[in-house]
Amino acid sequence: MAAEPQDDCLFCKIVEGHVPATIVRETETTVAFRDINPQAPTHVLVIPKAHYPNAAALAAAEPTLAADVLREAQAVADEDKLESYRIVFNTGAGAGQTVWHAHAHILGGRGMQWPPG
Ligand code: D5M
Repeated sequence: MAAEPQDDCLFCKIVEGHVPATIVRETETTVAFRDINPQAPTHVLVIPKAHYPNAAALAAAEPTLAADVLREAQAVADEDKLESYRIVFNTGAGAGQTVWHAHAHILGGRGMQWPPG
């Protein structure tokens, strides 16, 4: 199922170059850019260029594209020389999701606590 860009989606606008972002990596299917409100020394968002509202919808519709996102997470970690890092997919408002375009948070460069807040 093809996922068309959504007019009201901030991350679709970043993909299209209509909203500026600090892009660190781009592939045919994904974009990675620095989070505007970083929670760690490395805080990069990896998104599929195609619009899906969350990671579960992405994985259900295009598992290969979901794998692309995970592969790019490791590439971001490699570029920032992270020995360890955390991948977060906030899914649903109660979990803190605020942008309804699937995205992986890649967090690293500091110690992490468990359980997360
Ligand atoms: O994560 C959404 C994330 O998106 C949140 O950490 C802020 C970030 N954000 C919002 N606008 C921008 C722009 N313009 N550039 C970069 N990062 C941005 P969520 O899991 O949905 O809460």
